[in-house]
Amino acid sequence: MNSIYSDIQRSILNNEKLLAVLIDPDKFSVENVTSFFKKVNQSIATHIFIGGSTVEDKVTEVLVSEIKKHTKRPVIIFPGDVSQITDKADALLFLSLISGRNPEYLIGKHIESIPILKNTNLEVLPTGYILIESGKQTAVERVTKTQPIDRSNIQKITDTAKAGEFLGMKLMYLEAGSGALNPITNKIIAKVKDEIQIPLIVGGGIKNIVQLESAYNSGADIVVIGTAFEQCESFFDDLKK
Ligand code: 1GP
Repeated sequence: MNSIYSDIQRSILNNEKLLAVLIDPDKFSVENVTSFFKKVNQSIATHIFIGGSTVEDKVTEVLVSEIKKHTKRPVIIFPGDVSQITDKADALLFLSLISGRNPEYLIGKHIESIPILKNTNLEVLPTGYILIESGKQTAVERVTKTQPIDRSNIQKITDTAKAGEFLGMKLMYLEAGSGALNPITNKIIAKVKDEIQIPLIVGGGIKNIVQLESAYNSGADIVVIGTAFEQCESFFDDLKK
């Protein structure tokens, strides 16, 4: 299945908003897949993102295989590391951490991943990943040893997104960090949306339907939610189809 990107584009043209459920293999046990995905399948969620900052080898692969048995939604790897790449999934966010200046996360890990990727059928989705300061240090900051962009520096955020688009990235991801105290502001989302033509992903710290709708109304095409579902599966009840 290599139509994930074109399906995203088609949804956007049809004014449909997309919701990705983020699963961190480090915090999610295989035994919970059946009950969790019963809720996912009855909800407006359209995609499954899977990945985390600190995941042991092979854990992702086992979990993806199990998830694929329980949902038809595309499973997209959102890798914290090369070791999380598995061809059991449908696609891979080929992330460049363009808010940071660590060459490993701008090109190093990408080169390291090629011998693995060449042996998979994963749809590769080049994605600009912009970490924005959100009130506390995030796992992404810690692991990548990079600084987020200050949330008040909207010019730098929009210029970074535009530069990513000019470099050929096909998706742009504004990240406040998992469990962020404050989600990305409406103003940042709207300004970035205004600047770029590629689909815009927004995630980090979105915990309720009001914040979700506000991200959509500001211009997010895909919203990513992880922690709120981990902490309270009944959140899915608010998001029934
Ligand atoms: C993190 O954007 C995602 O990478 C989702 O964040 O866990 O805060 O929903 P939350």
